[in-house]
Amino acid sequence: MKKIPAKKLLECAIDAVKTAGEHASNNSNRRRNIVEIFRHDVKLQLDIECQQKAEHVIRKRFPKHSILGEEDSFGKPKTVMSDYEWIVDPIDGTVNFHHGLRSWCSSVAVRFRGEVVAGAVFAPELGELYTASIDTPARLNGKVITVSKVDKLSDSLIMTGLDKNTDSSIPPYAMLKAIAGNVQKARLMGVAALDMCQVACGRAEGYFEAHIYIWDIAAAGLIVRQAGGKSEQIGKI
Ligand code: LIP
Repeated sequence: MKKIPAKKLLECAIDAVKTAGEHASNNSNRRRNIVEIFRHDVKLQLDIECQQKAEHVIRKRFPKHSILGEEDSFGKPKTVMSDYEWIVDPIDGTVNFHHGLRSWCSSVAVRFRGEVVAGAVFAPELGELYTASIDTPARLNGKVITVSKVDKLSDSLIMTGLDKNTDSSIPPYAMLKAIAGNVQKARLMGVAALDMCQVACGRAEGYFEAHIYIWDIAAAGLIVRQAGGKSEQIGKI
């Protein structure tokens, strides 16, 4: 398959992420419409609709590419095998969105033979669009962003989250306790992609989370790296 310029892929990621995010924001009156409820999570009708909106944008431009999306991936065999795989989280921070908080976003990334080469994170109700590709720097609303220069843990703001399957017996609480005692502050915003973008633009010095999914971090991980930061995933996600 011919290699596609990262700039072209980024344009599609931006179009897809804005289409998904704007659909959620324009229909937030339906944010309480639940399709499925879990102990620490919900699946909304808008999650499904926004995933479909993003997929429609991607398929129109790249019909032969494969797509991995939060709302239709669990247990489903890949329908299209391709060097290019799009990774879509239509609403990251679903519970925040469901309750009417403004801190949520849509995230779209694309990887070429397993390496993320372009990605965008869009938080419509915060008015923030984060973008990056392997050929372009990380940007927030078009302005180049770089990670924080703070180099002391005790002066650092660290973002984290408690995953959907959290109960007091598993590591997240232990990790949070260990970190919180050594940093200026630990913060839980409940939106992995947005948390990582705060690191990319230097508002926070780090993010960690156990049991997070690839669609939460694929785009934001590239944005952090292109902003001069490091992102590492430990174990399979
Ligand atoms: C969310 C993550 C967040 C995590 C939540 C949830 P979702 O993703 O962004 O960091 O703490 O448990 O997984 O499910 O809202 O797309």
